[in-house]
Amino acid sequence: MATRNASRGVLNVSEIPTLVEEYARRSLHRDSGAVYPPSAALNRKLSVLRDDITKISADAIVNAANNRLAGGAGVNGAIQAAAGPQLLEESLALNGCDTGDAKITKGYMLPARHVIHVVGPMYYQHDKKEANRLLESCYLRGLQVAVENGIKTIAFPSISTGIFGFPIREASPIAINTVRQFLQSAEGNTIERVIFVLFGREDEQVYRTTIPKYFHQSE
Ligand code: AR6
Repeated sequence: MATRNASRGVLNVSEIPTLVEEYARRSLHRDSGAVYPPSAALNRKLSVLRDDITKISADAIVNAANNRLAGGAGVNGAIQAAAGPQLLEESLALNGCDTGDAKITKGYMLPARHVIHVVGPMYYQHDKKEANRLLESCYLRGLQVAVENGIKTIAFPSISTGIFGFPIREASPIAINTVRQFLQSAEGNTIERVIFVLFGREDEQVYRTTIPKYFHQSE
């Protein structure tokens, strides 16, 4: 288990184990098939944990927002509540955000310095191919906006898999593969850590089963 700063329940990125550590202590299991060649360097850049994303002290946390960048429930509600009213004030002034795109604000009272707001697709509003494309775009645009703003550590929730109804078994390979492709591209070179933060035990298990297919054990 990661330790944490007891006073505020804040979790620093340096306290969160990477895939290299998780494979070494067998809290993550090797997958027999591999989509990409194993890479210790990339495995050192990824983490997965079950927690409240508002507690993560990364350079940025990602919000699963709506097109108006207005208040809402789910992870958006939790982020708004923890950041304080200035976050909503700043995000409402951004003229909304297209589905599949990303916009950045400050983090205000959050331990994270920034919030990157992405708008995921509503699963039943699109055909499957388009829903997949829009979800992929959320992770890609989120990472691109991070790089543009000098962000090196970033935490993602599972976008669209709550109120927007995207089944997590379909969403998780898209999330993980998009992050893998970005991290191994020249564009993603400056990102030091991506942390997938899941809220439910079952969601965490889905990620822990899927991650080793894209981030194979390296030694
Ligand atoms: N930390 C990490 N993950 C969380 C947290 C948290 N504190 N709270 C919930 N989750 P959702 P969506 C998980 O519904 O499907 C809002 O009203 C949750 O268990 O937050 O993209 C917006 O304003 C789920 O796995 O986002 C939009 O209108 C995941 O976060 C709409 O909901 C995403 O669930 C967006 O829906």
